[in-house]
Amino acid sequence: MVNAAPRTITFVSRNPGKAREVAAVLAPFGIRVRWRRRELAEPQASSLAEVVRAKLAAVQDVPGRVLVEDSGLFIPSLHGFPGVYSAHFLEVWGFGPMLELLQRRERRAYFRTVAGVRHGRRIATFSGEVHGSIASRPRGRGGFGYDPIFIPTGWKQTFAEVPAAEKDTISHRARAIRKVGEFLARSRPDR
Ligand code: ITT
Repeated sequence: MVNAAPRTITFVSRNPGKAREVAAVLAPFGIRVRWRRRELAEPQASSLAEVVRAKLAAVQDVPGRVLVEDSGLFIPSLHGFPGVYSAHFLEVWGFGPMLELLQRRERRAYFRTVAGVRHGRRIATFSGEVHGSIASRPRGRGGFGYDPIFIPTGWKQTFAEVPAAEKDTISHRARAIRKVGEFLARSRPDR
């Protein structure tokens, strides 16, 4: 017999857009997401996985099952930039310098998410990616972060031009968080 899914998990992040997407993706698994808005210090790290390990270490005070994630936009023609520096880069520079650099370079890009779950001393991580390209100018009002300039492969619109539920069908985050949902559905139910 399959175990009943644990019903709640606490998602720790400063980002309301992420919290909405995580809740929407976990809902079909019967999992309710409690969002705790908190800015977690991000170390100078060379990978998303390293940042996630630091975030998991920083949420040890949060009771029950806890979820964190770190995401980035990687552009191969810019040697993977902004990658782990995506948040900092966007806050300081906006889209301008990137769009300018890409006028003379390959526009292929991908988003990657690494999600980490902690329950007591046990941790598990899951990842997801979506590939696409960078638009020549920002388009759309939905989503957040880099959504107005990211066009998934096979689409004409940016992530910011489609309803949230459509982004959730293929996004890096949805792919990583669905793996979290499957993992939680397999694990022992809440006591
Ligand atoms: P945390 O508190 O969870 O760390 P954050 O917004 O700082 O929230 P990240 O460091 O993981 O999150 O995000 C890196 C940057 O990439 C940041 O500017 C985000 O807005 C952006 N980003 C993350 N996921 C995105 C997505 O699905 N679509 C567009 N931009 C995204």
